[in-house]
Amino acid sequence: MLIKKPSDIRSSEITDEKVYVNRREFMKKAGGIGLVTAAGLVIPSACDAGVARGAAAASSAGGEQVKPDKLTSFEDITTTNNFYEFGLDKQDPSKNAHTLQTRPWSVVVDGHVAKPATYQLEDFIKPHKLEDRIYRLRCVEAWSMVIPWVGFPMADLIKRVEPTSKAKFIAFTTLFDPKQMPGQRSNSLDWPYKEGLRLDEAMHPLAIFATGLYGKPLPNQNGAPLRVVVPWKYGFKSIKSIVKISFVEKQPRTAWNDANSGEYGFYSNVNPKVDHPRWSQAKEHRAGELRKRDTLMFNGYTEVASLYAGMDLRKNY
Ligand SMILES: Nc1nc2c(c(=O)[nH]1)N[C@H]1C(S)=C(S)[C@@H](COP(=O)(O)O)O[C@H]1N2
Ligand SMILES: [Mo]
Repeated sequence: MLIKKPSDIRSSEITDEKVYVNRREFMKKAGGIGLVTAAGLVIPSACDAGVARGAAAASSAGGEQVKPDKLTSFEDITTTNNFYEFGLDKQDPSKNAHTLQTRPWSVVVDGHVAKPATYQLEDFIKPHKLEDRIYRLRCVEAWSMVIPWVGFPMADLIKRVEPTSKAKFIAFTTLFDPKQMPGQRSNSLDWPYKEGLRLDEAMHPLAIFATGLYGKPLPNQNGAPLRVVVPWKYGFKSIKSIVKISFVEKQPRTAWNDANSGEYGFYSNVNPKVDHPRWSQAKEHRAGELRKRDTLMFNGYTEVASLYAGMDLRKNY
């Protein structure tokens, strides 16, 4: 019996009780898309697209119990962050991001679309059905988490604004306001933070805009009020606090590629076989766990592989 009793689990491994009880209620309301056991283990169903496949089966034919991905605690998700606008250390964003004003917030959609618009955040979100998505997030620096996002498919927004045949890529931009974002007063990156996806990548059903996590609005340090989540790519592709979405013809510039193109490519698919120039990507440290895990190709989301058919993923890192 590999499922541990609560008393066997180190406290850092336990998801906050109030939160997982809330989550169980939340999932019941959402139509029973998953089960949370008393120890906070998530038993996924087909709708929980993000939970580890392979390791996800609650039991195999032989009755052997396989431990599924467990949610990272709310505490870890909201105190270990990368958000250079609020400092370079992982503890900085949770201390500093309170200066970000997330209302009112507007989002510009421009470029090659039939319906360009400047939306107030509420109008941007309102037509879409918010869903619960448990996704692993794998940072390029080899740490990982399992995060219960609230959000909606990027494809839904893309269809709504009607890209023209000229639109081949989407470029995302974070807010630029050094008054609210003290990290932008230094040149650690070429501000504002920029990211991009090929249009077909953005249309993949796994790609979402997130507005919350653990059933609550996004904390500022996690990219409030609106961020991208692309779970098969390294974390830096999941750009936070976005104010602009541009449909463009050419591959857009991205913040980390501009900063160091030898280390950070445009595609940045999680790939255990392509090392970062300064460290291996074969293993990862999951928050709350002692032993390192093997990193999975596409972070385990192998259904995206067809997007890259015929591409050399060593060259297109
Ligand atoms: N605007 C902006 N978005 C960003 C970053 C950033 O510094 N600025 N960091 C990225 C990196 S490197 C990672 S790993 C994830 C971290 O998301 P989390 O803090 O919610 O776990 O955000 C990404 N999005
Ligand atoms: Mo990252």
